Amino acid sequence: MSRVAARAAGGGTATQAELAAMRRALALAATPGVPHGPNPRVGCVLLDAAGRTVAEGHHRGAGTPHAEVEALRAAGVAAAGSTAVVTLEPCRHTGRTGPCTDALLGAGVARVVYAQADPNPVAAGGAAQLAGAGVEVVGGVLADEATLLNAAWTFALVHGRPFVTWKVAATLDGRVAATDGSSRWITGAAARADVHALRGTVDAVLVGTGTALVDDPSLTVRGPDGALAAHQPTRVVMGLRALPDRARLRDGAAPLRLLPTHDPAEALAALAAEEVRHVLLEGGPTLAAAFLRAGLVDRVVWYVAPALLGAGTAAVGDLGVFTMLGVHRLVVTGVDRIGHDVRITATMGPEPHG
Ligand code: AOF
Ligand code: ZN
Repeated sequence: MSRVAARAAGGGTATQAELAAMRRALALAATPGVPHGPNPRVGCVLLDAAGRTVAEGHHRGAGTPHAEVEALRAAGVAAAGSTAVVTLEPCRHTGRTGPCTDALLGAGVARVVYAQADPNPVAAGGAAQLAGAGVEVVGGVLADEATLLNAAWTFALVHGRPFVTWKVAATLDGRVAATDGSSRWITGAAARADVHALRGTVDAVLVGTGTALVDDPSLTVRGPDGALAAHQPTRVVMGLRALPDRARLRDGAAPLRLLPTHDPAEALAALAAEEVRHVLLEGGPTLAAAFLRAGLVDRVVWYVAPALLGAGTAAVGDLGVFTMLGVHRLVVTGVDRIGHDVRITATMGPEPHG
């Protein structure tokens, strides 16, 4: 394949061996136990001229070697003349670690096949640099799968703010608390365990000072036995009221970040600056309404308990909608039974919401 064609290619020119290696690289990228955080999940497989695997590598979290460097280290001198199959366009920047383009060139890699183009403006441009240095480059191979693997990360880099998932646990009639304020437990143990698993996939869990004061939640990720999980998202409380010294959120079980603002955009900007890619909104109806009004909810995970209260707090506060023309519509992406409850996963519909 000519270099010009490769540079222009969105993909489709990978060999069968490279395609198989890309599937393996995707599996490596998804290795369980890799901590979430500012960095993407990335896998890399090095192939020799006959299409045989020389070495593999995957990224293990911010500050550790990139997938390409792991694979190159494992290959040693055997990397010379090889093809690097990698799920993300190799970076050309020095961040927490050095540029992968330099590492690939230094090792004498002859060809690079990658899946997703790097949406990170700081790191992007690796493909062009490699092609300019005489390496054959093919991009876009299984790009959709690779992007899906880092959906929140990709969103955060493209939009310059974290991806926001709003979680609700409500009765069938949309109540999140009875009139006396009690809300434990609307959903069953299985749904609550599912929430802990969901928390384990995000970088930050966000509530308002109202929820922090009334519910005194801990917002940690705990197993069925109550034990704390290894990855704890940062607990973020936004609002102007002070958090009492004795609040559970101050117990040190997970990081705590106080954001003295009522403005969702300001809160997300502060979190984006700290490289938070995925926020789980777990606040009450007022906070949810503020985010929805601002168009800052991207996905909803809604647990419906087969129960009726007839009165009490509605799941979402005033959205300023007074006619059906202003309704916020969602697109359902999943419906699952979780124990006695039902979990509906949805994305926000296209604007305008009608
Ligand atoms: C990764 N792992 O395997 C690859 C990445 O400053 P750093 O070192 O943390 O660089 C992070 C950026 O490097 C990341 O946003 C992405 O654009 C690029 N490639 N990152 O964490 C990897 N290949
Ligand atoms: Zn890199």
